[in-house]
Amino acid sequence: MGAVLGLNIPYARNMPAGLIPAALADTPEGFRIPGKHEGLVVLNDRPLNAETPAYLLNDDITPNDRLFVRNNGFPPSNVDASTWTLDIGGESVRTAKRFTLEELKSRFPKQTLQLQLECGGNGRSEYRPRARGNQWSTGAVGCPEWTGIRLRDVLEECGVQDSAVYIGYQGADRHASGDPTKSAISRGVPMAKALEDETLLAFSINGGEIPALHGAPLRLVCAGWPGSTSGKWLTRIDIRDRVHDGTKMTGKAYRVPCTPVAPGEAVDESEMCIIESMPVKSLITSIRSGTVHPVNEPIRVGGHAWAGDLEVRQVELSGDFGQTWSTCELREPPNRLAWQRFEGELTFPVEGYYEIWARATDQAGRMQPMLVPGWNPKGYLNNACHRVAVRVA
Ligand SMILES: Nc1nc2c(c(=O)[nH]1)N[C@H]1C(S)=C(S)[C@@H](COP(=O)(O)O)O[C@H]1N2
Ligand SMILES: [Mo]
Repeated sequence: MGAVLGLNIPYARNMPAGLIPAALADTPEGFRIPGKHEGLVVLNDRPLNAETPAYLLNDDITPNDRLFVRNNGFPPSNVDASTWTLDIGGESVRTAKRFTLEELKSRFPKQTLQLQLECGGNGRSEYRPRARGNQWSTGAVGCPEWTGIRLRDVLEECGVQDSAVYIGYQGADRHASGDPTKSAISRGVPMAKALEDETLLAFSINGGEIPALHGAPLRLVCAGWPGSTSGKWLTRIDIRDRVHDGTKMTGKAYRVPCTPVAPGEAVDESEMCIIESMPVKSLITSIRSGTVHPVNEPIRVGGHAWAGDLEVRQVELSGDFGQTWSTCELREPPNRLAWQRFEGELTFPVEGYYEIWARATDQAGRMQPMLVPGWNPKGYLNNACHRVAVRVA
């Protein structure tokens, strides 16, 4: 960072990962986040939140430098993997235990899976009336390859009592107010999701160390559910005998109205339900919106589709504002809970302005809506079709 600024930052080693020096954050052209590809869009710098434009997400396996960042508080500084520990406790654990990172790595079978991560608020910027929070467009999603161990193996080693209902995580990050008695976020999932084959305690991403911003040296990955369930900088997991009641589990956080409401309607907290599996969605990544393309030459349209806990059954494309649709080639996921590649082709016989729309359908037959679906107070779960503009000349 000092090199970018052209000056020495004396206390740089104490600076929390993800804190952008004010001098950089103030430059009108924005700046490049250390460790990130050029072009990521910073939505907030205290704490850091940044999304990835769709055209930068074309890789089947999202590289580290293209993965969005969502921090609720300030990441821990001076993380030491050699002394890191994970505590397992809670009302419904048979024997509470503490594991070092080394024990976790050596004592349980390793798993490598490609797993998608999407923020529950991805797409929020399209809701009217506007919902407060990070104004994500489409880029709070990615699908890297994670290596770790099954959470189930560790929980079973400690013993899960019949009274177990939920797990709740704690991380080493700090609340944005600086108040040490408050946690930044502490969420969880029901036991059934916690015990799934694909729910990982990950210590590696894309074959290497997890970057500081993404939860080094240990994080949860609960793919297909809101990204907020995938706790970073993981220090503790409790097996709870009730629905976990940590920070951002209660009130309106990561909840939507249990029954649909009118846009802007006031909703009582007692009428808000916890978001579980994310809805079906797709993203066109092979073409940058605004591309100029020749008349009568087929244009290849590729991207990814995903559907929370489910698989995607079909992806269609339209180049005429939804009047006609053509079915794409759709690949199987490399493993459960990874996004799926789609490829199609469109041809435009007349010059002019076009939009390419993509629409995915999940295995239960649910299809992406064309318009922004179900307004909700916090602006979660917008899975409206992705649209890319093309000028044919
Ligand atoms: N400890 C901790 N874990 C966390 C968060 C956080 O702020 N602190 N953010 C959550 C949210 S809301 C999302 S969407 C994902 C984002 O993961 P990423 O920043 O690695 O992309 O991490 C989740 N895990
Ligand atoms: Mo999130």
